[in-house]
Amino acid sequence: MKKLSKCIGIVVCLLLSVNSLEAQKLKSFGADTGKKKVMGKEVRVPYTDVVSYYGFIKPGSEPDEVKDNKKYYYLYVWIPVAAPELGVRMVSPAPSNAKTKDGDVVAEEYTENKSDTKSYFDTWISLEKAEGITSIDQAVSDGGSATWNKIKHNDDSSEMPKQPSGKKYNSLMRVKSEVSNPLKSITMGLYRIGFTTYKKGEVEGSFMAQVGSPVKLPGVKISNKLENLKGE
Ligand SMILES: [Ca+2]
Repeated sequence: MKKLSKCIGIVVCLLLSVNSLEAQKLKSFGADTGKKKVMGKEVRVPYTDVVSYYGFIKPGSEPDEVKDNKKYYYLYVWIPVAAPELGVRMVSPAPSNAKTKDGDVVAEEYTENKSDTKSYFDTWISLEKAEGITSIDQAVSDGGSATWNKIKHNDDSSEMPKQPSGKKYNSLMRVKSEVSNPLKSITMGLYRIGFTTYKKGEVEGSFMAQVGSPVKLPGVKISNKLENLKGE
């Protein structure tokens, strides 16, 4: 009987450890469009198109902007066609088991610092749209002086995996296109994901950002530099 209970104990421990591993995994990125309730649970269809950006911020890096004593960094996103919805999410540190696919961007700093698997930050993200930019050439030439309109922001999302601290401090948001409002409609144009850490601490370590859409985005681009939007 003692042996049996020991056996059961080991099995339970194994199951628990598998469970906690699962908890660190990033789930597929599901859309609001077509969301259903099945047996009281929300069921989302994964976005048709998901582009990932793998980046790394070195401690003390020069931010793109300082606002309200917070250091902001930007990822520029060229959206080539109108979409009914966009999803944006960010996880830090970047998932160690992540596989890149065609169209994903792996920043040099990410590759250079791959051995640093410890650093991470409590993510905070925003999505902004540039006014009056209608081509990728114009995005590169005029994006630096564009007027940006904020669409939405998110600090912590319960849908995202826990950070190494055990806290659910990663970020996720979905934006529905407001067709009647040019400032908030998801049309072809230049967007930027602003990120910082909203509570205490510095932005440092690896991260992965994803942009998801329920329609194909042929030629979507992401870069931390406007001038590289066409090249990456
Ligand atoms: Ca957060």
